[in-house]
Amino acid sequence: MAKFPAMMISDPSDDNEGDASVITETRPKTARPPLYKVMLLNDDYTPMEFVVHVLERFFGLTHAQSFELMLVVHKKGLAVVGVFSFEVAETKVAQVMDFARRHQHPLQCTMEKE
Ligand code: TYC
Repeated sequence: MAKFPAMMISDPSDDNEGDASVITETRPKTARPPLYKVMLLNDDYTPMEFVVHVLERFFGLTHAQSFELMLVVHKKGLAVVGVFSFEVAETKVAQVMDFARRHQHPLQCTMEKE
């Protein structure tokens, strides 16, 4: 008879930390790494076909995709050509800048945190 009310009295040895720890453990332990946009900039001198080749070679795009994206850069002044981890973005930028320099084209490639 007095059993049901007795069950409602909180146990003084229970600090209620159990529930809080369950919530804490459901939080993600790993934050996703930030992503970086790699961009190509337009200029008046780099040949269109060279830019198309760069997009095919370093960004794995088809010829049609590359031609379309090259035209976006040509018309708008710049375009995002890919989104990568910091290390991959840094490598793409270095590869494009080195390739353009070796062919004596002023093509510029930059990266920016997304
Ligand atoms: N504007 C260049 C031309 O008319 C073509 C070009 C496109 C250059 C994209 C750079 O990122 C670029 N030859």
